[in-house]
Order: sequence, then structure tokens, then C-alpha cells
Amino acid sequence: MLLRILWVMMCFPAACGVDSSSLEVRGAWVRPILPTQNVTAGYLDAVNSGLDTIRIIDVSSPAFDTVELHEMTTDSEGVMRMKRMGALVVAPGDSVALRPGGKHLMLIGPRHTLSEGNDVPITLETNRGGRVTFAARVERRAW
Ligand SMILES: [Cu+2]
Repeated sequence: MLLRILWVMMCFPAACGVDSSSLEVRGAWVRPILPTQNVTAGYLDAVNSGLDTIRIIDVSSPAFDTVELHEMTTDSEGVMRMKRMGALVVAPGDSVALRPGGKHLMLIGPRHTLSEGNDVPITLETNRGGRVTFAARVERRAW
């Protein structure tokens, strides 16, 4: 209830729609950052339990300088490349999986050390100005 009240206080009435409350994030995790790199990837399921299409247009985290929505694609020479997505679209009653080898969050420029077991706060922003904040656990997984 408190979260609900805070939510109402944080956004403009006209911008707060069905989409934000019907967007749910499940199973979020982030790969540990290798000492030689300043980027890592995050994965999750974005679930839309509402009646309207949700477009996730921006992602941010206080733990990183930048967070981008990326997708793995295969170019004309058969090489896998990462491409930035303009938006992540979740159809009503549907879900979108961000997984290794596919769509993912690209977390760029860590602002502090992240160890396994830490939680990374991440915020998704939708096209209606709604926001969903969740914690992604730093985990070492084979795939
Ligand atoms: Cu990427």
C-alpha cells in the first residue's frame, strides 16, 4: 500500500496509466563484471498482465552510467552482433524474455564494485511515463 501511494506521488496523473502497474519483472539477474571490462549484461522476464501494449523505452540504474536495450542479431556474413533496440514491446497478456544470446540489458560503466550476490537496482520506463524498479541479483551462470 505504501508503495502504491509513493507511486502515485511520483508521477503525473496524465502520464500514469494502466501500463506501469501491469508491467512486472521476474527473475532478473546480472552477470558479474570481469576485471578487464566495464560492461555487463542483465536478463529478465517482462510480463504484461494488462490490456494495453507496453513499450519499454528507457532503462537506468544508479549503479551504472548507462543502460541500453540490446538485441543479438546475425549479420549478412553470419557474425553475431549486438544492436541497440529503440524499445522493448510487450503485448497485452504476453511476456518478453531477455536471455543470453538474445535480447538483454547492456549495463555500461559501473559506478562501484559489484560482487556476486549483490542486488542491482534497475528502473524500466514505459512510453506512458510509468516506471518499474526492481532488483537484479549479480550471479555467475554458465549460460
Ligand atoms: Cu549488448
